[in-house]
Amino acid sequence: MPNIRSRRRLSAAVCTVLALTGAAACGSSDDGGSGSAGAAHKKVRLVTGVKSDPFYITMSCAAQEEAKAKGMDFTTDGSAQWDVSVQRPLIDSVAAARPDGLLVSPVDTSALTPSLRQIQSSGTKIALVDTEVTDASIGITRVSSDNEKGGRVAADALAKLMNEKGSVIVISVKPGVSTTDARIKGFTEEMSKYPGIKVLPTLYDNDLPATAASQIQSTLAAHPDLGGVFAGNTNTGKGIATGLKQAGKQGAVKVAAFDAEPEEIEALKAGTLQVLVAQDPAGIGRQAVDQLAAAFEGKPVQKSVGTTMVAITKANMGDPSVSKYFYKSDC
Ligand code: T6T
Repeated sequence: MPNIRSRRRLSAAVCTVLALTGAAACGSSDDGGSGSAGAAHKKVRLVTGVKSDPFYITMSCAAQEEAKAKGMDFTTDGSAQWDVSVQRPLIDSVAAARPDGLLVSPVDTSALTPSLRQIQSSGTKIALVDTEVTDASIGITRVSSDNEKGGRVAADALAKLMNEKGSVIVISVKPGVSTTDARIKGFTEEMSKYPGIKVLPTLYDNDLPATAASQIQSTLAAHPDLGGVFAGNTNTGKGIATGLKQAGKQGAVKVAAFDAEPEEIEALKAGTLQVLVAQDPAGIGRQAVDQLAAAFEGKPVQKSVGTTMVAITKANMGDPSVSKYFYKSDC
């Protein structure tokens, strides 16, 4: 019968082996510090760009599911609108609770950096999801689509639909948003390859569909040769679809829009929008949680993770390999 001392040595040896395999159940093996074992029970928060936006809802649902599978204490919230003065207090209040991890989609490339720097220096691991800030020191990982590439895909699709002639306009959210700025860059650079197409000055709608609807109608009045529109995101796409219908121009003016939220899908079916560049917001949410988990577990973390995009048209939208990218309005 081994004595107590040897029993303890045996028990400690067994615990070490189990801990390495992640199957430890030997009392409190958690050292409590930043290197504490695993992602389980880590407090992780997600703050999205706009809470009611199906892109961010789809992202949040997937992040929540992945975090739950890893045993994290996970909650999500989002700004009421695309506005620094609305998102900053939300970020600061979430951070005040000193979470272990924060996934965040900053609505501006620089205005929120002081808050994020403070949060990071207090020990919270930050994952930038979808949008990012210019300061490269912020975030242990950045997960997003290749937005410039998405802009190029939209330009080529639209040029083809316009038979490479006429005027085209870009309507987007507001300057200083990393994702939509990159889409516009990709789009306008690619469109310059089509000499028969004139790119009009970009307009910004502050993520308000009604503004986009009004802007497309005034553009139609000023440019009768308008043949195409690139919508930088969901609300812009929705607004342009409404404006073209009101002007009786649906189908006559071709539209390539980013994203694939329910109303955009309906507009695609109706022929008011012609191409949707869909992202994979669920993949963004899942991969960001996985990168935070890797950090908690002391494993290598990818500084930058690119996710899929797919061009959706009326012709391919019935294919399950395409429709799986449709965004959701709830989990
Ligand atoms: O297009 C997405 C997102 O990628 C972008 O950063 C902001 O707008 C959306 O959320 C769609 O509304």
